[in-house]
Parts: sequence; structure tokens; C-alpha cells
Amino acid sequence: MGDYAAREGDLDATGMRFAIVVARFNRDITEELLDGAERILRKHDAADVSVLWVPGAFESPLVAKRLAASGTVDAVICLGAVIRGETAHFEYVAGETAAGITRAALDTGIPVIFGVLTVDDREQAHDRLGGKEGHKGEEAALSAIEMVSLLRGLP
Ligand code: INI
Repeated sequence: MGDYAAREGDLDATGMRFAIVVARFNRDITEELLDGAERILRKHDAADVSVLWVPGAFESPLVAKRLAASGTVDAVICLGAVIRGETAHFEYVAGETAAGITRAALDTGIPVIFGVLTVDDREQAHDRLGGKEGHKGEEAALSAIEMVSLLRGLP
């Protein structure tokens, strides 16, 4: 077994600082994602949580990258909702948002979490807000805490 075999981050967010970048587009949905993420960060004793609103999910990578590079946060959580049935350019918005979020994390070395729902319709979105598919805002926050913890233990 190697040095890093079976290593996992834990969920103690004590002292951790987070930024949440949340899209105003489909705000009824993204506010619920935000509520879930904030609830989890509070529950796990995060030291600081800043919330930044952007017009749509497409704008989130730039803000996420700026924050991640600033040295002021340990992780960034991007929240948004892109609904296939309501946009002809779903693939562009969803795909470029995902690519940009990935790039922000890899360019900065800071976890940037993809908490963007990419769904066919509103019903599927609600299934992911505490319905049968869990709560994606809560899950995004848990992923952020775990990634900060894991990276702190790596060289
Ligand atoms: N932005 C979203 O966050 N979700 C969507 O479903 C969406 N649709 O349907 O188009 C959307 N578009 C706006 C986009 O994110 C940008 O704000 C806009 O293109 C300006 O750059």
C-alpha cells in the first residue's frame, strides 16, 4: 500500500474560510441551493462564509478563479441551475460553466466545487433540493469541506 492509500478528508470545517458564488438566473432554485450549502457550513463550524451573486452560471468561473487565487478562502463553491427545457443554448452554458470551474480549481490549486444543477426541467431540479435525489447545495458544501481537509494532508 502506498503512503496515500485509503486517505480521506474529514468533515471538520473549523477554521476554514469559504466563498459561495451563486447565480441569480433561476433564483428560486439557486436560493435553495444556497440555503443548503450555508446550513452545512454552519453545522460543520466553518470560520467564514462569503456569498457573491453573479448574473448566471456562465459568469461563475471568473469570480471563482479570482477568489481562489486571492489567498483569502480555502475553497469556493459555485451554485447555479441550468435547465435544458428553458434554454436553446443549454450545452454551451452548462458545458462552459463546468469547464471554467474545473479550470479555476486546476489553475489555482484551490477546490472549486461544481454545485450547478444541469437538469431537463424544474421537477428534476426540485428532486435535487431535498427531494428524492438528495440536496445538491448541501452536497456541494460537504465536498468543499472534504476537499480542503484532504488537500491539507497532501504534500
Ligand atoms: N444561466 C443560468 O445560470 N441558467 C440557465 O438556465 C441559463 N439559461 O437558460 O440560459 C443561463 N443563462 C445565462 C448565462 O449564464 C449568462 O448569464 C449569460 O449568457 C450572460 O453571459
